[in-house]
Amino acid sequence: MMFFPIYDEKTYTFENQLEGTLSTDIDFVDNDLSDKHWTTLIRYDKNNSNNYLQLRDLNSSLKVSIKNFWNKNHRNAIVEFDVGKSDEINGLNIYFYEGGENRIIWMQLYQKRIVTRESRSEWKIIKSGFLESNRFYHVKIVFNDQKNEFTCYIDGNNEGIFKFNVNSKKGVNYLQFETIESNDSEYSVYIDNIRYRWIPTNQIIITSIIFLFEVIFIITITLNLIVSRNNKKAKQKEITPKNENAKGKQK
Ligand SMILES: [Ca+2]
Repeated sequence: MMFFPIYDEKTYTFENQLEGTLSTDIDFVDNDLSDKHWTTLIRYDKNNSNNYLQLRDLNSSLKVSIKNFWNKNHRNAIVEFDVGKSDEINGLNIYFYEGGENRIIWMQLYQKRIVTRESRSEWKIIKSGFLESNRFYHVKIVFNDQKNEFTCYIDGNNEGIFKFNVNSKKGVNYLQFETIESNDSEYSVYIDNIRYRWIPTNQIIITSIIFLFEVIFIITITLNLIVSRNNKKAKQKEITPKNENAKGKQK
């Protein structure tokens, strides 16, 4: 008998994709077709025997997007991914959307820092003085929809708690990566191991009910044990005087 919270979970490693595969055939990637000045494709890293996704921006004024539409809104999500850039100047937007327009979280990897927008005008630094080119960093985001904030971990270190860009009413329903407009003719960002989880509302109810039954079960068993012990003691007390009487008669 165990009590575990249950998560739905999906992970995208791009390992089932062939090197060089273009965007339209890539599982999970949904391109914004209004922008022709980019490619998204699968790359293979021989040293680590690993496939990853490359978002390649080829134009100075346009943007690259990939989208992952979750089939419905989810609260209290936990999202992780590995991300890197081809240089130390250009950048990447990371958005978590609620419905069509609300950007609950708007993070940026730009130059040598990661920032997040806590209101319409206020950017807050999550971590600065890092982001070397051509290496992956692990980002983990734990949502707290009740408080409209999230905890951010970079390479396993807790970088603190940050406010949502806008308050959440329903929870997130998709994640979007987008290259930031650049003056360079070409640059890339790299993405891998996108993993997301959440506690579905019906699971919270079901696990709570199971947990309640478990508590009731344990209490019932404990009470039964106490009652049966007391009954035994009472019976022993009843028997003892009779035996003594019997012994007395024998004499
Ligand atoms: Ca991979």
